[in-house]
Formats: sequence, structure tokens, C-alpha cells
Amino acid sequence: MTVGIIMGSKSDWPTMQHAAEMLDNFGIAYETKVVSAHRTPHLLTEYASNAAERGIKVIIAGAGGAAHLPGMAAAFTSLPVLGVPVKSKTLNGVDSLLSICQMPKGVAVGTLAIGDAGAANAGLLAAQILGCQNPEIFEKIEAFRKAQTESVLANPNPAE
Ligand code: RP5
Repeated sequence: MTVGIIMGSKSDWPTMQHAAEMLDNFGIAYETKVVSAHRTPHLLTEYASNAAERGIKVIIAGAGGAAHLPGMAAAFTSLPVLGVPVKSKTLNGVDSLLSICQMPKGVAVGTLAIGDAGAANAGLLAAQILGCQNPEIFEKIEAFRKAQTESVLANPNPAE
């Protein structure tokens, strides 16, 4: 597996599946797993510590509320970690966003937008990271962006 998609709870899957779908577009292999920073802290340590050794190149970590998963995963690995703030019921994901993005200097998490768009873009950004070293993926991303642009230009009337 090239990308590890982890999330704090099964309840995060409706959001995080958008990251998986994006990777599917580019034919990138990934694994998905519930790893909770709070409920399964030892599993988080093990997962993040061993990810590089297992061949993972990028970790996408989604969590909601007190969203410590991406930051703690980043603490245990030098792989790039992309954090997805899952929209929480009480604070609409602003809590998740602030928990993920306010990392201390020296331990980086690339924070995406709250919710589905953030998850999809985490998949896209993971593909772009991998595409730097992989011309086949790079070409697929170029084609994806070209098709997206052409689709917008071909449908300029918002009322149609
Ligand atoms: C976080 O708490 C999870 O990432 C999830 O977004 C949130 C709620 O989890 P559940 O109570 O639905 O399992 O750890």
C-alpha cells in the first residue's frame, strides 16, 4: 500500500471515503483503518512508527472534535501527514480544524479543509506528492485537471 488512510472512528468514513475515491481515480493503492489517538493510543504509536517500513509514502489522517490523530501520527513518523478536519456535530468542524492546523514548529501536518472537500483534496494532494516521483501518476493528475477545467468552461451558464 502506498497511502495509509486512517481515521479516529468509523463515523469518520462517510467523510474519509472521498480521499479513497480520489486515490481510486489515479489508481493509487491505499489501506484504510480506524486508529484513534484517544481510544487506541498504542495502535496509533505502532501504526505511525511502522508505516514507512511497510512502504507507506503518505498518511492521510482524519478526525473530528479534539482531533489529535494527525498531529500525533506526525509525531511518530517522518512521512508526510495530511490532516482532514471531520465536521463535528457540536462545532461544525471548527474544533477539528483548529486542533489539526495549530502544530508546533518542527512537526508538520498539511491541513486540508473541513469535511468532504478536505478529504477529497487530501487524496489529490497525496497523489500530487507521489506524482513528483512517478510520471504515470503525474500524467493522470494533469489529465484530471484538464478535464475539470474543460467541464467548467463547457458549462458557463449557472441556470442550465
Ligand atoms: C473523533 O471523535 C473521531 O475522529 C470522530 O470524528 C469523533 C466522534 O467519534 P465517535 O464518537 O463517532 O466514534 O475521535
